[in-house]
Amino acid sequence: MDLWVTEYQTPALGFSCKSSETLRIEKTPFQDLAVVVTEQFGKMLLLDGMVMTTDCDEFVYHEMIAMVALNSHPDPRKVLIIGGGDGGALREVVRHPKVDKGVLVEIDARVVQASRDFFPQLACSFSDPKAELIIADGIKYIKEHKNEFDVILVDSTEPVGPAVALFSPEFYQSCFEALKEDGMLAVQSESPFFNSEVIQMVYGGISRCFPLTDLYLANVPTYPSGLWSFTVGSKKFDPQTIRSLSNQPLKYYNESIHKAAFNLPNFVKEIIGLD
Ligand code: AAT
Repeated sequence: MDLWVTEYQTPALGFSCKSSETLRIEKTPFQDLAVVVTEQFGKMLLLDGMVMTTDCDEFVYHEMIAMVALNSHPDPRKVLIIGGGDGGALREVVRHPKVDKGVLVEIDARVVQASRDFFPQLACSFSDPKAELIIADGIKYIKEHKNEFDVILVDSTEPVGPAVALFSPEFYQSCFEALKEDGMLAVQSESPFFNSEVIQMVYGGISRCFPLTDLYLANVPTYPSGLWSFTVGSKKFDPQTIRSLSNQPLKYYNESIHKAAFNLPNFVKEIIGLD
């Protein structure tokens, strides 16, 4: 029997994958969680019916959310990740040679458990000596930390449920305050095709707090439209310039991708108000 799992990416568009097995389906205290095996992309983690990550394309998103800020900051020793309970962004953080400590603050312990049970290539990072896992609301955590981190990554779900406040101007101000005087923030900011208002909210919110704000793109086939954006806010260093290249062999990110990712199509420039 063929089973198909569908994410309704917009009210008028479904993204369906043929699925051979359902490994987990549960209601956590925060969201609906599912892990299914798809023929096309391998294992897939869904939260509230939206694709969070898959075996086959997780490397694009996780390398790109982490490496741009880590490599453009000259000395990214202490890094905070908010969300990202699958551990993929943490894996990239702890393998960067300059990082001493990667703290991950995830609200939902069941996401971490699902990753431990079904995504060993992501969960491998939790046992790294540089890693610290905290189960807590990122909103609360960030308010209690000042002048502490070199880099903050926000690997959050879409702005629904527990993640709504992670897209607010107050949250970006708290990130600014939790960063050291030359710190950098990178957040996932959704699809330019389907979520232009989210991009405007994120770009606008970050540029109100940070002297430098920039947007970059990557291709993530299982995310809505396949074209994904990330927004960086920086207190001092230009995020387009590489200062501390990690020597790790990666699958997507390299020096020319770092530079090229900031070259924006005209319709994306228009979304953020650039000519
Ligand atoms: N690594 C790619 C996967 C994700 S999951 C994002 C995580 O953010 C989820 O595990 C969710 O539980 C967590 N989260 C949501 N709100 C909060 C909060 N307030 N504090 C801490 N963690 C939170 C991201 C996928 C992005 C794109 C999907 N299309």
